[in-house]
Order: sequence, then structure tokens, then C-alpha cells
Amino acid sequence: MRLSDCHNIDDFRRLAKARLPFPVFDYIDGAADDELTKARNTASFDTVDLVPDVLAGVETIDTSCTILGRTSALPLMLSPTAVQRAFHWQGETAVAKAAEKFGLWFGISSLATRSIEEIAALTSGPKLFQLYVHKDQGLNTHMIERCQAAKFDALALTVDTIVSGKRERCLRSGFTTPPRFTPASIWSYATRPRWTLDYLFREKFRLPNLDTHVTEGTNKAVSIAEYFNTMLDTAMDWDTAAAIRQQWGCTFVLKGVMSVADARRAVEMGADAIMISNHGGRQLDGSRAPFDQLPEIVDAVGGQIEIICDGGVRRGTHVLKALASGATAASGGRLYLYALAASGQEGVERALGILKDEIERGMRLMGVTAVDQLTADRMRRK
Ligand code: FNR
Ligand code: LAC
Repeated sequence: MRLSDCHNIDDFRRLAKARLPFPVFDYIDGAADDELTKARNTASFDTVDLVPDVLAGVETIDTSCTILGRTSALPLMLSPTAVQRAFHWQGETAVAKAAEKFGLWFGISSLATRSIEEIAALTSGPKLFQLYVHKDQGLNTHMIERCQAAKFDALALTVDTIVSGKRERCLRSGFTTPPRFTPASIWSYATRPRWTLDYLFREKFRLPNLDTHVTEGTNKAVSIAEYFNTMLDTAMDWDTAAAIRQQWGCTFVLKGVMSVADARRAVEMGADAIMISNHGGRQLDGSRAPFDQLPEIVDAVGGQIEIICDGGVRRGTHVLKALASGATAASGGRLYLYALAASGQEGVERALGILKDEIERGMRLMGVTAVDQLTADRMRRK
């Protein structure tokens, strides 16, 4: 099988499986426990049918939209994923360049194998840095301040990894990554290399303290790092917080929110967006699919916060269905990781080209000329 034989994301999965050592493929493809949620994430898109307006007469279509204050050529974000150089020698460099070429947001994991600064130097496109909320405040501060200096556009706190999901394929294969893949952004902080996944699974993370309340006005200026750490731990007067975020120009995302209660808390915290996500089924197996959960979240906080539907996306029509359900955009990891593993930057660009084509084709066949025309009446839940 060759790259030219790949005409959809599932073809890339097959090519990656053929080309990767099985422990590496299983780390990408695998999920927690019985992998029910990973399967459900994609299957959930089949629970709705699209209703096209074929007499609408569609000439030019515009697939662009605004996500987190930046223009995106498609309503699709590349979610942060770890240790990409374990999948292909080009690693995050390939994905960053492909994302820039297609005008898409690129999410960089805390466990990336290229540093914050390397990635920033690689691409002028919109960049999101994903932070686990480490118990070690010094590490949080270290990462946040470097993101600010590197002018990242968004900071995403991953809040669904208080403990790692049970990845049975990795337990069987013994997959982990060697010290040379110690997260490049952590290395300069960590005085000794840590095995990436062991580090991740051993490190006990914290959850943000969501019981924030506005303190008496104390408009003292604080650093960005202090802001986020303060916001995570205690209260902060929101005027100061807003002023600091304005100064940095960074948007603030909570990744891994699934419940209405957490979505409301995210609004209270002043987050700019939530990624409705179950981490691609890699955390709590049996969790509901983000696409299934979307209507409840949109009813509760739609219009108050941007809502990204993350996970299970393998087709352009999945993106269209997420938007018709009220999402600002869709996002995914494996939709580009299989292609990276199979064929580096060339593979990722082919995969993004396929998704772009499927989104455009789907819009034409739906009879819509812009993504904001994808409204609830354009689909029916079965
Ligand atoms: C991930 N994901 C992830 N999320 C995160 O916040 N930090 C991370 O380092 C990683 N690493 C990671 C590695 C691999 C191999 C995968 C497959 C996923 C989760 C990722 O951001 C996203 O939520 C899921 O990938 C979405 O599901 P799909 O699109 O892969 O089905
Ligand atoms: C994973 C971690 C790195 O899903 O978030 O593998």
C-alpha cells in the first residue's frame, strides 16, 4: 500500500499499521479498557442525517471561520498529541508546517518532542499550547512563561487526565518512549530526563480549583504565570485577569470538559473556549461521545463560550454535523497522526487535503455557501 492509495483517513490508518512497529501503532490507535468510547466517538456521527437543499444553487463557498479569535481556513483544529517524533522522524515539525499550509490551528502537547521555541519558529499560524496542570507549580509557571515569550495564541489546560486511562495495548507491548523523547519543553526544567509516558503516568496532576470567586478588588499587576496559577488555585479579581489576558492576547481553553456543570464552571472561570472531549477514548472508557454530549452543552452555554467538538472525526461530514449541532469547530488527533506516522509532512498534507475536499464537497451538496449556514435544521437526529 502506498501514500497514493490513501483516499480517506481510514486508508491512512491501514498504511500506518503496515509501516509502524505494532507498539507504536497501538499507542496511537489504542484507547482505554475495552476501547468502547473510542469506537463510539466516531459512530456517534452516524446518529444524525444531513438534510441537503439541492435547489439552493451554490456557486462559491467559504469554508473559513473564526476560532479563538483567529481566522481558520476550515472549521477544524489539530488537537495536541504527544511524542510525535516517536511516530515519524519529522514529528511536530511536519504537523506544524502542514497546519500552516492549510491555515489551521495547531495544538502542541506538553509532551511534544519539539520545544515551545522550535515550534514557534517553525510556523506563523495560530498555535495552542496544551498544559497538564502539574502539581509542581514551578513547572506550570515555567511552561506558561515560555509560551508567553514565544507568543503562543492560546493555552489549553487538559483537565481529564487526573490519572491516566488504562491503556491495555501499551501494557501488553510495554510501549514507552526513551529519554531522548523526554518532552522537549519539560527537559529544560526537569534536571534529569524522564521517560515521557512513565513521567506522564506517574506525575499526579491537579485539577484547577474551579470554586473561584472574585476577591476584593486588588488590581495589582501579576505575571501571566502567576495569573494562571492563581486562577487555578484560588481566586483572582477578574479585572486584573482580563487586563493580563488582554496584554498577552492569549485565549484560554479547557480541554476535556464533558458535563454541563463543568461547562458552566468554565464560563465562570472566564475560559474563552471548551474542548468537549474524552481524550479520544484514552481516559474514561464508557464515557459518552463528545458529539452525543454536544446538544446539552450547547443548550447550557452556547453563545457564552466557544465549543470545540473533539474526537472521532474521520470525515468532512463529521465536521459539518458538529457545526450543525452548534459547535464552533471540530478537532482531532488521529485524523492527522495516522498520516504523519505513515508518511510525514507529505502524509499530513494529503490527509488535510482530503478533509478539506470532503468539507467543501459536503457543503456544496448540502447547498450551503458558508459554515454559519450549517444550522440545526440542516440535520435530523435518528
Ligand atoms: C492524544 N491526546 C492528547 N491530549 C492532550 O491533551 N495531550 C496529549 O499529549 C495528548 N496526546 C495524545 C497522543 C495520542 C497518540 C492520541 C491519539 C491522542 C488526545 C488528543 O488531543 C485528542 O483529544 C484525541 O486524539 C481526539 O480523538 P481522535 O481525534 O484521535 O479520535
Ligand atoms: C495520551 C496522553 C499523552 O493520550 O495525553 O497518550
